[in-house]
Amino acid sequence: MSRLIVVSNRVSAPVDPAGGSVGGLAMALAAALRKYHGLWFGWSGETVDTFTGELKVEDRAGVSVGLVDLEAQDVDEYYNGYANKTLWPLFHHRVDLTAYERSYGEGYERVNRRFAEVLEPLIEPDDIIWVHDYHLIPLARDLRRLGVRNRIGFFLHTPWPVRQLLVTLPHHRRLVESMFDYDLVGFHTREWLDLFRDYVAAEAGGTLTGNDGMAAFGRRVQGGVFPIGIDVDGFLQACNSPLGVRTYDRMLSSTAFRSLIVGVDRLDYSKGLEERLLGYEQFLKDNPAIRSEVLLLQVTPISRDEVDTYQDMRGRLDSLAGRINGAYAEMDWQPIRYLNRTYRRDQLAGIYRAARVGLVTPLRDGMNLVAKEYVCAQNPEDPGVLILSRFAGAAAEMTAALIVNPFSREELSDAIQRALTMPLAERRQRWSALMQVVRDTDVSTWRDAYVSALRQVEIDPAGTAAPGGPGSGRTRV
Ligand code: ADQ
Repeated sequence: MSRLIVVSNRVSAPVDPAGGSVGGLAMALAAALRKYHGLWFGWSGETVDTFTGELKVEDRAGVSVGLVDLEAQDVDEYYNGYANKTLWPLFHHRVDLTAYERSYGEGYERVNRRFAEVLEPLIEPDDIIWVHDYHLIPLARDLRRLGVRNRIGFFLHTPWPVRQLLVTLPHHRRLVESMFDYDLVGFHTREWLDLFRDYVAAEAGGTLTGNDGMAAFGRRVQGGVFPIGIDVDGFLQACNSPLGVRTYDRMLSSTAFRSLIVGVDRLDYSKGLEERLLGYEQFLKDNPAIRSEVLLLQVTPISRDEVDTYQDMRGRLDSLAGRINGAYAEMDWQPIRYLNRTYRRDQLAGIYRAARVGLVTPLRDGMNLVAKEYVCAQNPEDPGVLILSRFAGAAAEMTAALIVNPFSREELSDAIQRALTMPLAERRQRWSALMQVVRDTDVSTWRDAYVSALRQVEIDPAGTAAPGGPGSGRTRV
């Protein structure tokens, strides 16, 4: 069988496959590579004074990894700049936070070109290449320019934005055009794919076919919906592991018979953390009789701390949690435990299992794996209740959750109250339906569906070599 080459910005193949790791992507891709053999290629996370293009290859728990260092300027302009100050906020509909600077765009193009140049000599004729996420959208174009004819697929882990916001991005056409150098472009949900198709039809003057194919810019690309999930068996094992069980017991004794509500999210404005705390505050205000029977554990590791917006948000959250605790705490109870740290997967599983309510309320999210982890960790006999934002990709499938609008404090407050008082029969019924979805969308189902679609996708006979590039004029059948 042909090899799989996975390309993503960071190669976070875990050294210990059972260990904790932030980011659902890491666990999902390591699982894919163990199955298909091949290579995971990306930035090492290190910087050098001058880019050399030297490739370091290593083995991590059975996953072959190829790493390349970048210059500090690359990291500033490509990673902190265009990826995380331009595309991330725009794709999460935060036009107010979206920064456009020409140097960011140049850095983004330069790093994608550099990735293509280092990767190209490693590619064998039969390999299939699977590129991940918004950092690397133009990578296929740069590989085609170097003459690569292999099947190349792209998967976007974030939402795709509405056309009316995407057009605020300078050179948006160029970005979308580069997606037509892939053979397959995949999204988590039908909604994100439909938004992409809407741009293609309305802005690029393309044509759409019934089976999610698209033609524009003189080329064709196949679209597809591939909802990501978690490693269900691995997560159940983590839950039943000695540390998982110990953490569960520890949580129960530390909550002293109170109902635990849990939130677990990277520190990011897309996760709706401030809105969540305000919704919880509303609940405390609306429910004086039961409020001291409840506590919220919000576990939020710091991420992207080099970006100002994230530092500002961190400060606001610290003071919001402090203000709510100051206003409502009693001598033996604090309504919020707010922690900026990561936990191992088995510890997280124990925490989830001890929580009567899982609060997953992003303002916009490609999928959201925490929702699936929370459900998976529950005791089937006495399961907790998932409160889920309608704006998470996961809401498209996890319809048996209590679906909320995270922008409304009152709605969050009502949902918390309803979850805490939900009868056991209803909790079981909802949990069974949710657990079925979690099983049906297991990470192995996701990767198999994507890889098999990429292997089978019909190749565009028009060829995708960009005009002027070394491979131009050749077809890639
Ligand atoms: P993220 O935005 O990182 O992923 P999410 O899907 O929720 O969001 O995955 C986060 C992962 O990090 C989960 O596996 C969670 O357990 C872990 N995590 C969070 N806090 C942690 C902590 N304190 N300690 C340890 N682990 C922690 C992006 C997109 C999502 C999409 C995924 C996968 O933004 O929408 O679901 O990719 O495609």
